[in-house]
Parts: sequence; structure tokens; C-alpha cells
Amino acid sequence: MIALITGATSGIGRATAEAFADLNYRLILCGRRQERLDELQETLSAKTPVTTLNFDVRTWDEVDHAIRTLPDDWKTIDILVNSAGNAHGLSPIQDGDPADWDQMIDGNVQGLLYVSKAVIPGMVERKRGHIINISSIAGKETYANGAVYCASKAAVEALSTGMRLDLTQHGIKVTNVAPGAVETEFSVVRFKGDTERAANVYKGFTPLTPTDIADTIVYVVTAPAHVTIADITILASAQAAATTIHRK
Ligand code: 8X3
Repeated sequence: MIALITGATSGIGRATAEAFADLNYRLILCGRRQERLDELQETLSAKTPVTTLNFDVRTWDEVDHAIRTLPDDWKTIDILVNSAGNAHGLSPIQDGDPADWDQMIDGNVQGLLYVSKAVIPGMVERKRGHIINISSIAGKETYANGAVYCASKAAVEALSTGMRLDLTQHGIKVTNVAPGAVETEFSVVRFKGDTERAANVYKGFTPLTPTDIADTIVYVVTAPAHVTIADITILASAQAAATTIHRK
């Protein structure tokens, strides 16, 4: 089994890479930070063959070139995990920074589309494949100050459904995974390095870990051939909805 994971250098992508290594899946780890890719490759190579691709999901030429020039024995990708994503800023729409909006729309929507476009035709040819799109509770519920991030994840939800509609007939499964609060670098990035503000997001309750999400992804990809987990929302036990968290 060959799995390509975007956003593999941190958070859910990295935890998924670790979990897939335990399943002995061959891994194509994608990211923008070569040092982190190298370090992860070194760690996981003890368990399974690993290769890395360094590209920015937001640039079609980079995505297309990286995936097209994979060695032949790495080309037959069985599983694509679209995990690259980010939030930039949390502010009312009138105060939003267009540069932040670009990061979210380009990364979360356009980037997911570009990588999928580079991988899907091979899956269609082989009549097999599984695409896992990492969405968010924010794709199902829009919250104040998060309009653009929520819009980008609502787009991921639509793309998961649209991909499933188009690809089921070609033997390809599509799963939409929508986590709630997971403690990763997500909030540090959203708040542009303000680690105190980021830590407050997870204060007073036990948030999900990236490994919790990776465990779910393992469940999804190891389901029997006739079973598609189409859409799965995962929340911390203290979280009832996007902005309803029971804190002590
Ligand atoms: C991350 C979860 O609720 O902070 O996608 O938007 S949330």
C-alpha cells in the first residue's frame, strides 16, 4: 500500500504518517520544511520505505512536477491524505486581512484541489484508491470571527461530497474527516506565534491529540472493501459544538 500525505511535517499529517508506518504502508511524505521531512523520513524508515516531496500545495506547477516525477515504483498511490491546511487570523470580516484570506483559501481549498488533481487520474486508471480530506467542525458550523476559515472548510466538505459523486464509479473511496479542537501548531499559526493565546484555546479541558485523529484515519482506511466511511466528525469529550466547549 502506498500513501501520500500532505502536511506531513506536523499535526494530524505527521501523526497519520506515524500510524501508517506501523501498518507498513509505503509513505510519500509531503511538506514545505525539508529538514522536518528528512527527520521524519529517518525516524519512520526503520519501519517502512519512505520518500519525501518538498512542494507548496498552492502552486500547481510544483505539485504537478513533484508528483509526476515520482519514481515508477512510487507512482501507484493507493491512499491520499489531504492534511495540509491552516488558519490565519480570527477577526470580524470587516477587519480581515486579505493576505490571511489568501493563505486559507489557497492552502485549504486550491491546494487540496491541486494535489487531488495530480493523484486522481492514476487512481481512476487503476480503478482503486482512497482519498481522505481533513476538513473541520468549522466546515459544518460557521462561527463568529472565523468566516473565511469556515468557508474554506465548508469548501472541503463540498469537495469531499463532489469527489465521492464523481469517483465512486471508478472504485475510489472518499472520506471526509472533520475534527474539532485538536492541540497542534494550528492555533499558534492562527494567532501568528502568540503561544499564550494559542494555549488558551485548549485550556480547561482535554483536547484531541493528532494521534486521536490518526487512529480514526487508520480505522477508515482499514475498513472492509465494501465499506466507505463517508464523513466522520470527531470531538473532544468536552466539546459539544464548534464554539461550545465545557471548560473546568
Ligand atoms: C480546527 C477546529 O474549531 O478551531 O479546524 O475551527 S476549530
